[in-house]
Amino acid sequence: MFDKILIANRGEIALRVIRACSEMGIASVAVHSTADSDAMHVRMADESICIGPPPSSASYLSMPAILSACEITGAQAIHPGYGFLSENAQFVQMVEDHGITFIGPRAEHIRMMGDKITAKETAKALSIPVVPGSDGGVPDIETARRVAAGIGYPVIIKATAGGGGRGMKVAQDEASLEVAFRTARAEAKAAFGNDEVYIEKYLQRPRHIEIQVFGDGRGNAIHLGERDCSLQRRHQKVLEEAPGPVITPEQRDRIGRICADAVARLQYAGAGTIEFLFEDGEFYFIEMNTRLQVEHPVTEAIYGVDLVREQIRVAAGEPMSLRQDQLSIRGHAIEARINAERLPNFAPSPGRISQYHAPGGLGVRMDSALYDGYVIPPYYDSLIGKLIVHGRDRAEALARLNRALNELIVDGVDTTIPLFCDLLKEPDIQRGDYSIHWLERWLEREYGN
Ligand code: MV4
Repeated sequence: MFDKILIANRGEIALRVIRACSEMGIASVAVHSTADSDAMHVRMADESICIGPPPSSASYLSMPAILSACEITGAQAIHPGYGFLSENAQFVQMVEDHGITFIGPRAEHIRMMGDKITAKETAKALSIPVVPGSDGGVPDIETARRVAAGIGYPVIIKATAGGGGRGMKVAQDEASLEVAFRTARAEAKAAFGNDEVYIEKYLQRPRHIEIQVFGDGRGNAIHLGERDCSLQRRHQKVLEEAPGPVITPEQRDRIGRICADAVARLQYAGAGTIEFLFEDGEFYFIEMNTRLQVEHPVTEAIYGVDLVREQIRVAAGEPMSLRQDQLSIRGHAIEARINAERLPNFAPSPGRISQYHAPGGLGVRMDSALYDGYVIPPYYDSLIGKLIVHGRDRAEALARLNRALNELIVDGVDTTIPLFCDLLKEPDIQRGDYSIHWLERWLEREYGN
């Protein structure tokens, strides 16, 4: 096992990893920009080292700075958290070339899933159900017309180098296809430096269901069920829950087994998430994320597992401490993402926290790097906390979320806390009756944006 791990991240996820290290008797090294000298991850780690100026590009995204920090501190492994360098295959290669262990999948699997066409072809070859669409890239408008006519309208045009919703265009009919195709290509070129696009049948009212998978890199793998992450605004998740309110145990076992088998055959190492659109009882693969996700705590809550601990074990060459036949779901969990943003338009709201009080009690977990007097810098993501509640069933989890939100105090900046108080009053939310479009339509109606 490692003696010392460097955490190439900040905020609540850095604390999450430091906590796992601490429980495993592993020393932790925090890295920080000059804007984060007083940050909680710096205080909580065993050691810390400054890696550059405030902009991420010169600090948390700087590969030489992070590798030097490993060299100086003698850290044997790097945990990337999410975002930043967590899905950068070139970084993984560099880390390994320096004799340091990357806590995550191999560069080859990150690269494979980063290219959305390769990811889809791989999924298909591994018997994962995919959205009907083009075989690979669509080079010109003539091909686009033929493919779209074959699958039927509406269709969606997506960037091969995209993901997370960037560079997508919907065409409702043949008349609008050409403009959508050209726009998608131009946006893909501008955003990713690659104008290749592919086409899929556009699903009109799906849910976003993602399956948590975990591999040991030697052909063994498990799944930990699904999360329903349909409540999103501009491709940013707002609230996630597990299990999915409309997924049956049979559907879970079936898709879970398919995903775990695929991950085993790839000899994938570590945590991964296979994303699906779910409509009319069918799963359709869209992407795979090769990292630990923000919303992993809802899965941890209902399965009673520590996913970061398992990541560290597998990276150190130890077997997973979990077998599929030992895993079962207990209750229901919901996560509310607390952002420093001003409603109704979600404008970033950095500044000084004059008062912070975390909720507590049975079934409540608050993952946050806030403290009284902390100054949220303007340079990074606006996520300042994740409130995760766990109950014996969904109704209990909802009641607990409401109770915990009322206990939570974040003063000094604007936050998205009131949004969750409003959402919990909605009958559709209480019933779990929502698709990927529900939140944006509701925000338009309730907040006028
Ligand atoms: C789709 C789709 C409908 N049909 N693909 C958006 C982000 C990226 N991960 C995939 N996305 C979508 N792909 C087909 N064939 C609708 C979306 C989509 C979406 C997906 C998940 C969560 C929120 C969303 C909001 C708008 C569009």
